Amino acid sequence: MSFVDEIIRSFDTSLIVNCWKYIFPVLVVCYLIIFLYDKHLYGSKKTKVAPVVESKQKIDGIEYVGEIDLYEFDPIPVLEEKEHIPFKGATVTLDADPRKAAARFYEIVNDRRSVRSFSTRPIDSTVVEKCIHAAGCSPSGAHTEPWTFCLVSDQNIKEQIREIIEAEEFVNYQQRMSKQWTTDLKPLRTNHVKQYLSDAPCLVLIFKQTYGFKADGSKKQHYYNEISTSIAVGILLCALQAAGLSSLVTTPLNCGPALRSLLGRPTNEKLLVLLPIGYAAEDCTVPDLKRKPIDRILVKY
Ligand code: IYR
Repeated sequence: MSFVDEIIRSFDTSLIVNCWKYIFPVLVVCYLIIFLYDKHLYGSKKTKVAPVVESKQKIDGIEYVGEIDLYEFDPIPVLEEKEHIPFKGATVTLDADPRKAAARFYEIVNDRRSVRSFSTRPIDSTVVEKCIHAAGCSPSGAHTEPWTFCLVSDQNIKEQIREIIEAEEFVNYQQRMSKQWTTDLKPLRTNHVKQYLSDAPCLVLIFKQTYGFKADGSKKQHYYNEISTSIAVGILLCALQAAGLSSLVTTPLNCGPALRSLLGRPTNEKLLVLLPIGYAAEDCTVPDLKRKPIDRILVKY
């Protein structure tokens, strides 16, 4: 008889059956106690327990109290009940002829290139503000508008941003990015030196709000906050291009928390992208890239 057989034989199965005779009723009683205690605490119609107050935050001049909303049994809607009004569709277009309008929009965006060499020539910041206004028209999950656009024109703050990013990018290029990654970037001729961060007349840092706050200070869910904010960034890029301004989408790796605290943004905001904005330098060059033709990006059914 093998060692395993011996163990199986010596195992008293009645022991398990006997144990369960006692364990099962104990489990049932425990469950009943928990069920009745829960009913006693919250009643049959569960009500909201005061949120745990962990911090006070000021956003747009309004002070929000509380961080974690642990017991939200009766959800408060993020949107109050709204009247639905008639809507006839688009009324403002680039051309009365839809084909011409679509072709014009294509021309505008096809004219866009990522610029890494900016002129220090000043720009009218109200133009950028209007483009940000346009970006704020982006659709968002449950209309939560989970974005914050920080417009930096102050030279001193731009220099500080550059310092933070260059220090991290040095480590990124030396250690964090894979050999494959840095090889793939060779055609773009990028490195850790980011002259454009101090040359470009303005920088826009776009933060996604991972959550928001209700009027009572409890947390508000921001559904699809990254997708919503990314769509807003896309609209911003188009608006800037349409207004004759150049931009670059940058995603400074590992710099989010330092930039967030430099700009004094709250912890619910996470840096998504940073755009230097302005006019291309006189001697600016871009890689001679081609875009995929329509038949390689469109599948018709
Ligand atoms: N963030 C780095 C690296 C970089 C990564 C990608 I993906 C690019 O398309 C371009 C650059 C930088 O800005 O240099």
